[in-house]
Amino acid sequence: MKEVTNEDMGYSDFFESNRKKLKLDEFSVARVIAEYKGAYKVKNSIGEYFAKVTGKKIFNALSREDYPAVGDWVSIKEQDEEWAVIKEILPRQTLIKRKYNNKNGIQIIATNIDVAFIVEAFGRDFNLNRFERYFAIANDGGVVSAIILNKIDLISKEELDLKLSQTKNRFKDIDIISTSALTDIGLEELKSYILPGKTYCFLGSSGVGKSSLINKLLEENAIETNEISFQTNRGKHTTTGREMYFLKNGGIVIDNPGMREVGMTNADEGVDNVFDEITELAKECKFVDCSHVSEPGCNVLSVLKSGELDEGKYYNYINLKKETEFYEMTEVERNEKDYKFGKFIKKAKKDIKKYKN
Ligand SMILES: Nc1nc2c(ncn2[C@@H]2O[C@H](COP(=O)(O)OP(=O)(O)OP(=O)(O)O)[C@@H](O)[C@H]2O)c(=O)[nH]1
Ligand SMILES: [Mg+2]
Ligand SMILES: [Zn+2]
Repeated sequence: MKEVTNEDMGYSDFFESNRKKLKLDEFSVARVIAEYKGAYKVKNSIGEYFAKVTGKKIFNALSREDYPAVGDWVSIKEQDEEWAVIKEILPRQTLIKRKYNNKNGIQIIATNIDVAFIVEAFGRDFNLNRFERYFAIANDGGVVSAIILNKIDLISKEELDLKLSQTKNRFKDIDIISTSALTDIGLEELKSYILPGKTYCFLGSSGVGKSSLINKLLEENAIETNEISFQTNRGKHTTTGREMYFLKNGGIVIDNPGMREVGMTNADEGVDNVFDEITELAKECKFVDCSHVSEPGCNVLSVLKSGELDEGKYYNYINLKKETEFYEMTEVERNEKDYKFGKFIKKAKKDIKKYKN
């Protein structure tokens, strides 16, 4: 078998020159390929290790951005065959992150990504607006987006052509690949889109088929996939961590937990209608990153106050937004935020009451 080099895993002059600049010559480099409760898995041409960050590094960490994330190139010191310590994170070329609305900053989705695949599926509430949120997240971190329309086996050829032309018209500069992880249509096209040594991050709602597509690309069922369960309140979220996989053709892909869109108290109202109305109102907010909870000059709040925006709708929106972020978090982040999430909703309700009186 051919030796796998760090370059095969995405290492480049960019990282090497920074490693030199930071005088990290005495350490090996490795790529973070998975994140677990309080630990990471890192990989380089020598092998794979479980890794932790040093106590000193945790102590000095100012924000989530100071911690390693899947995709990072890090300097490590090997402890034994199995364990290593992460000494430094090499500067990131790109970074996909989400901002929280509360002051606690950000959540890193993945780093050093070349292309973000935004996956959407037929057989659900297919909606073009949803793409824009993902494009914004990718763009913000310097990452190019491409669209994957999955589950095309569920619709007719005519329907597909129509949806495809609508999507192309709306997003003229974005590449679109249509696939079925069930019948394999489009998989060859997807494979040839993925270049050796480049890193691709799969983003999209829960159940659209991100893990199924990656399994097909890997040509094995490496990742568990599942039907979405609407029975339980919190639902089933099949992929819960972020993990990197290496394809036979040399491409590198990262699977992510999706966002769930159940959890709306009035499911039949439809997430998108709620979103559309509020997104439209939000354009008039004073601050671009307005969370519509307590900011001055918030148009959503003022329309809410006037009674023109349904209160139930508003709470659904706020709840959904928090839940969406919550479901996209890794276990570590969740434990941290679990408590704050409940408190946030309580505070939001109190703030609104205050505002209305
Ligand atoms: N009909 C059809 N079903 C598909 C296709 N791709 C995936 N599925 C099914 O959709 C369900 C969800 O697929 P997953 O791959 O687990 O979805 P996911 O996006 O990884 O979901 P999370 O991990 O929860 O974010 C599974 O039951 C898959 O078998 C497809 O192309 N066509
Ligand atoms: Mg999955
Ligand atoms: Zn606002």
